Amino acid sequence: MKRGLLILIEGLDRTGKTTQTTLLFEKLKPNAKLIKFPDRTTCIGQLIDKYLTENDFELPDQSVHLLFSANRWELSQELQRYLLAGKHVVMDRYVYSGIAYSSAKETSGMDLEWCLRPDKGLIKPDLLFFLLNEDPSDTSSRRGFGNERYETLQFQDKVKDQFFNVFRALENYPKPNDRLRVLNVANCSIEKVAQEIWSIVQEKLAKEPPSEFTFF
Ligand code: FDM
Repeated sequence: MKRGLLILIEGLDRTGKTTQTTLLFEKLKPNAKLIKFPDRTTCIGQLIDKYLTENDFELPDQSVHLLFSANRWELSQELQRYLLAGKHVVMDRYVYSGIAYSSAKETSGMDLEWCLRPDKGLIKPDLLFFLLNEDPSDTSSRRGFGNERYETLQFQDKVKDQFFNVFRALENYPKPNDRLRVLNVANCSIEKVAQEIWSIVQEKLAKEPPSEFTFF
């Protein structure tokens, strides 16, 4: 049986990731699963949710980073099962967010290599979309921005730089790469972005699917 594709959508806060993952999932249904990280429903996810939403709930940056990674490992076997059963998995955030957000904190010792370590061995996506909005004021005007930890323009700027550092380290960015597609979504309608994603996904689906997994 052909294995399914793991299609990941990454980006800064409020760039439309969740809308786009949902639209793509709807198009691939019923042969698809949607997974969002952090998954706030698990025990570990509930702790993460508390950290993100309650300002007086403090944890060392290292612990928070390991919780986000542990949250991915919680779902890793399920993920592999879906893909081997031929289902496509559409994913909202993953390892790249994990490294970009944690390393943007500039906590001593938490460089890219340190941040990647606990995620080593997780399945790599077959396609990775990065939604980039070059106009941060556009992002910050989106509904709900500022409600959670990390949602300040200054921090988002650092995270953006870190995302590109991660892409340089893991995906050879800016050299052409089969996996990574950076989409500039500034001033683009939801439909236009969805169409662009869908045409790239269709192109990938038309090709012979990779049989082997690659891992971080
Ligand atoms: N985030 C998300 C991290 O800091 N590390 C991670 O590994 C992941 C998956 O959590 F600010 C951050 C990114 C964001 C916050 O994400 C919650 P959503 O997509 O807004 O729920």
